[in-house]
Amino acid sequence: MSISLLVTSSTSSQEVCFSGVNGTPDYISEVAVGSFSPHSLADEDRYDSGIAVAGTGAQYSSTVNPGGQSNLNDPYFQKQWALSRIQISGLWQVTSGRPETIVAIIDTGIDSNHEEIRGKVVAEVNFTDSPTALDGNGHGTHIAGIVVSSSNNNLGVAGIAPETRLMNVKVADDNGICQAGAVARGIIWAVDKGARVINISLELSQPSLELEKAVDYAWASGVVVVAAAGNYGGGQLAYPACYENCIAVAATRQDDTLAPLSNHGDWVDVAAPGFDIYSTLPGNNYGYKSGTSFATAYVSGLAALLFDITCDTKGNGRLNDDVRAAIEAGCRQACISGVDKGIIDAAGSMAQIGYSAPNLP
Ligand SMILES: [Ca+2]
Ligand SMILES: [Ca+2]
Ligand SMILES: [Ca+2]
Repeated sequence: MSISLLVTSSTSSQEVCFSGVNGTPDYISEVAVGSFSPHSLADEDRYDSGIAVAGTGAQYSSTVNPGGQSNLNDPYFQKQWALSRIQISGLWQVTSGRPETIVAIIDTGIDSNHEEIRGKVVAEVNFTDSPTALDGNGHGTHIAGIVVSSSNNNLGVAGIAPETRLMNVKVADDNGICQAGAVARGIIWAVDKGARVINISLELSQPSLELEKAVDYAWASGVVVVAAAGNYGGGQLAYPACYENCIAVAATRQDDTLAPLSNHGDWVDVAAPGFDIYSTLPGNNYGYKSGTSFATAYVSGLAALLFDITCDTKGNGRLNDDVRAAIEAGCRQACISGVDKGIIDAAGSMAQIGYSAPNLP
C-alpha cells in the first residue's frame, strides 16, 4: 500500500494487454492494421486490440442528423445514444463536473490537441517506449472524449463530464500493448497526483499481484477505479476488472442487451453502453468504437459527476465508497444475465444520493 510496491518485481512483465474490441466474427474483418504480428499472440488475443476497431468509423456516415431534436448544439450529439440511455440529462442540470475532479485515463495516450479535449489534460506521463504521450492508436483519445468533450460548443460530441479534467497516463504503446507493471505504476502515479477516478480500459488475462496492490492503494486513497470487463465474450476473468476494488464494466447495446463481445459473470458489477459508441479520434476526427473499454468510460464519467454531489455518509473520510455505492445501487435493472447490478443510470444514482431529477424542459 505504498510506493514501495514500485520496486516489487513484476511477475508478469511479458504479459500483454489489449484495449478495444474483441474478435466477434463481425469484427474480424475490421482488423485494419497489423503492426504486431498475430503469430506473436494467442488467438484469443488477436482481435482484442484497439487497432481492430480503429477503422470502423469509416463504415458510418458522418452526416449530422439534420432533423434531430437536441438541447445541445454539438453536431454529432444525435449519434450519442448512450447519453440518453443512461438518463444523464437530469444530472447535467446539477453538475457537468468540476476541474478539481480529475479522471486519469490509463490507456494509449490522449491527443490533447483535439478540439474537444484541448486544455483539459492537466498532467501526463508516458510509461511506454513510445516517444510521446500523445495517442498513436486512437483508443485513449476515444475514451478521453467520452468523458470530457466540451458540450454545447458547436463542435463534435458532448462529453458526459465536460468540466472535469484528465490525466493522460500512457501505459499502452501505439499498438495497444502494455505490461501489467506499467499499468500498476500508472495507477500509483495517478493516485499520487490527485486523480479521483481512474479509468482502466485495458484487460489482462492473467492476475498480477502488483496490479492488484495498485488498485487497492487507489481505493484506500479515496479513488474510484473503473475497469473494462473484457471483450472475450465469455465468462473468463479480466484483470484488473475482477479485483474487488474495481468496478467491472460490461458493455450493452442500444436495446439494453449485452453486447456479444462483452465478458460477463458474477464478478462483473455493472453494464454501460459500449457498442457503436461515437467519440473523438486523434487529429480532430471522430468515429465509432465498440467494446467494454468505452462502457468503462461512461462509468468513469458518471463517477466524476457523482463526486460533486455525494456526501461521506459513513464518515470514513472518503467519498469513493459513496460514489461507487450510488453508481451500483442506482443501476437500472435490465434483462441481462451476467451483470451483478444492472445498467448504469444517472437518474437512479441521483436518487440514491437524495436528489430527485429536476423537471426537464
Ligand atoms: Ca462538443
Ligand atoms: Ca466485481
Ligand atoms: Ca465515505
